Amino acid sequence: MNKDLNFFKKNGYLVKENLINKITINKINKVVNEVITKEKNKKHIENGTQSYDNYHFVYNSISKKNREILRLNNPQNRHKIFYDLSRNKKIISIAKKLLRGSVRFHLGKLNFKLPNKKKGSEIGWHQDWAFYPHTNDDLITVGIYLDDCFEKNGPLKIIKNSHNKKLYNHHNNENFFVGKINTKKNKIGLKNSVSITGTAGMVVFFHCRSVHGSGHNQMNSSRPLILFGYRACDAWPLINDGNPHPEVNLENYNKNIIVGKKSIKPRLTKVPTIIPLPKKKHYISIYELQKN
Ligand SMILES: O=C(O)CCC(=O)C(=O)O
Repeated sequence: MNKDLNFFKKNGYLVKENLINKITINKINKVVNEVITKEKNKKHIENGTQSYDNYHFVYNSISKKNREILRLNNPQNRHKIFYDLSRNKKIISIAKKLLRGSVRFHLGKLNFKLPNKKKGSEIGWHQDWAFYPHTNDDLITVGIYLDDCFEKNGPLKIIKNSHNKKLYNHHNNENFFVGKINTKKNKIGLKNSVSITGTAGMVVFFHCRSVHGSGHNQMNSSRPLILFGYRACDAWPLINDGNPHPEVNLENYNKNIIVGKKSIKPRLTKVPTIIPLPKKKHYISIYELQKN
């Protein structure tokens, strides 16, 4: 485990192949298909303001024609199988090591990345930290591939060792928060980018300051990737990012503790922070936000 921790500290990510067994992955995919089919068959689709409690699906378009699901938000609130995955012992024991001993669940999403002919789910380079600054940066994102993913499927890409460098500007020329980095302007060398490819059940852990993104999926099927965010119990959010928040509902915030104790004493460390404001409007998702 120390080897894993050292690798993570040095590179800002860690890959564990076959962490989730194929039987579990098959069961999850069965539920994913059911949930998607049910949603697709729905006549009326809500497309309002996103709230993590009531807005579960993100579409590429509001027009009924050619509408495709890009993301299922908070799958862990939707079905026990996703909840159990978010609390999976193997994942949590690694998260605990990477987060200095405590783990609080932060967020969940299932990104589909549409097939090539339905382009539209490219994710520009960004640092998750830019979206939700905290009092310290002991936050990680955990990606679980539900299907095999190779270069042509548009894998997640992470820039090695970018987590302990600066916080890049995620604002545009008009100073609106757009959730992506201008890599040319910031002279970010993409030669250190690592494609996270592998088979279903592979899990990647990455630091909240690691620069990452993903390109187009050139294949004919989508590329399902579950992303769960976890934070150390003493990493206190500086803004309300739409996920469980202590000022909105402290009891619920504390219910998300997986390892560790309740405390109202945040740990403050010297971390670079920029508040992700102003935004031009309330965005439903990163896909829409980054279009600006
Ligand atoms: O789905 C992907 O490839 C990347 C997703 C991501 O970085 C995000 O949703 O913040």
